[in-house]
Amino acid sequence: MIKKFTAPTVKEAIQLAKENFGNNAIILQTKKSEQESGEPDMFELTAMSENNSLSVPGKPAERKSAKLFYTPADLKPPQKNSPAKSETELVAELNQLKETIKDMSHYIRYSKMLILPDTLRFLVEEKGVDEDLASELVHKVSQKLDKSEANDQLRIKQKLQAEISTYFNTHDSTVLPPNKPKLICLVGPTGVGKTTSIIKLATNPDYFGQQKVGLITIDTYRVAAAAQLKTFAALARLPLEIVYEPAEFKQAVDKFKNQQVILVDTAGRSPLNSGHFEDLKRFLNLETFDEIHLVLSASMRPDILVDSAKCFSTLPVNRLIISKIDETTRLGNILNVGKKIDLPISFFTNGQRVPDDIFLADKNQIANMIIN
Ligand SMILES: Nc1nc2c(ncn2[C@@H]2O[C@H](COP(=O)(O)OP(=O)(O)OP(=O)(O)O)[C@@H](O)[C@H]2O)c(=O)[nH]1
Ligand SMILES: [Mg+2]
Repeated sequence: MIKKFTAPTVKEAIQLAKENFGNNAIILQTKKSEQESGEPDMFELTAMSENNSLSVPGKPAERKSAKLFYTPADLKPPQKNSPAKSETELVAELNQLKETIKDMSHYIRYSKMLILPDTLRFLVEEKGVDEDLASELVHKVSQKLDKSEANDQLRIKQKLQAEISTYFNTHDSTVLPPNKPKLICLVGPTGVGKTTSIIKLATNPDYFGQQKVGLITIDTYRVAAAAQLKTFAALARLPLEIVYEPAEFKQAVDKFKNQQVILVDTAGRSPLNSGHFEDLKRFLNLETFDEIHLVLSASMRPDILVDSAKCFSTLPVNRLIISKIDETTRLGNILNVGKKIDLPISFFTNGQRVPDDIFLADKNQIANMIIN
């Protein structure tokens, strides 16, 4: 028997399914149900009883030996000498038949699937993965597990990690073009760690710390912003150009034509203010950049993170840096944003220490971080 359960959270919907079908309920699908605007979110879970996957007619004792697939004739034995059926009765039977076929097709589709409600709950409630995305993942993982592995938490996590890793692209930004400086710019909302990341990249020997680096900032917007980079540049003995007018930007790049890498810092921008984006485009000839990294913080509120990502994607950004992963345990956020914007991840930052707290993105490592 297949039934739908609606509740304010997935956990409560799973609980309802268990109360109806027992612990062996098979979860077929979870999704947000459509609500009137202003109504709180509700989740609809479709489940079926494992022991009685199809409502086979007959007494309980007969059910064990009942056929798995059965014909309409099994549903309603023909009555001898019964009068011809009316059109209404035929339509009703046809509808019943349609429902049965629907149930059977669900059963065939999901009968090989294992029940992983705990994994679904873990992803949604502990890791902050979107409901739909978590259901998609759980279905994919359950299809790849043997029934004997249903309670093997280690195996489930391995499969989950492997599946999550396929959701990301990464990019090694440390590869430099021959004979010209690599021009890299960091953009993003305010306070996400753009300037700190530039300093880490410029000084960490694993990244550009061994190369000839020039720094440019166009962040003269906030009081003391340029001073922040100036202090670091002086400490690290790196050349810095502060650009106040769009016309000065090309001159600054020309000054660094003998460097191997040019890192450009920008002012934090509100994703809601499109005028800010126009300023950025006016200052920087973005098409001339080798890489434009959007920096987003893993600790941002999930909806704001996704909105920011979408707004900044209107610029020609082509890499993603996820910062501040040390500030949250709900790294499902990364998966949500990775699914919504198709940008390869270049770096993660995981603390305030310069130059240590930055590392190159790796698919397996991202997946491991999300679920552990
Ligand atoms: N916990 C943690 N803090 C970080 C990380 N990266 C940067 N920060 C801190 O975040 C704060 C803001 O960093 P900035 O580098 O100034 O951020 P920004 O994006 O340049 O800020 P604006 O230029 O004002 O938009 C500082 O206190 C940094 O030390 C990180 O990976 N983890
Ligand atoms: Mg800054």
